[in-house]
Amino acid sequence: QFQKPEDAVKYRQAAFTVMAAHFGRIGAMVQGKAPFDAKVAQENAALVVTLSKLPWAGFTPDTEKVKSRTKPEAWMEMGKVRAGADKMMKAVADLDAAARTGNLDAIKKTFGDAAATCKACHDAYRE
Ligand code: ASC
Repeated sequence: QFQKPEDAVKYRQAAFTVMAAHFGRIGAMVQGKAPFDAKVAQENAALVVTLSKLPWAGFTPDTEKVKSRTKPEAWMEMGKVRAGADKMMKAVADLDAAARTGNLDAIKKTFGDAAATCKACHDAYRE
């Protein structure tokens, strides 16, 4: 899938960046920094679900020595990283389900749960 390890790193970083942009648009509404619009929440949640599946392919073993913010621990505990990724993908699927209902309280709850899965992995495995 990738010509060089550097391409895999770029790919996963790009996927995380785009995912964060769309997750953040829901976050702005959840935090009252943007007016709540159920359609916007729905569109962004659907994108986050799709994007959440992408970064993991970029964590190929040959990228361990490429400079990035990934801590050495991630390579020693790749099973845990994958388990965290599965949790995150499940959490954003729950956010998507809430966004489809248009219920802001449900969106707030599932957004918070999803953000916690992002943070867990960042705290453990990101420099
Ligand atoms: C975001 C974003 C993250 C997570 C994290 C949650 O919107 O860009 O990395 O949420 O901050 O704690």
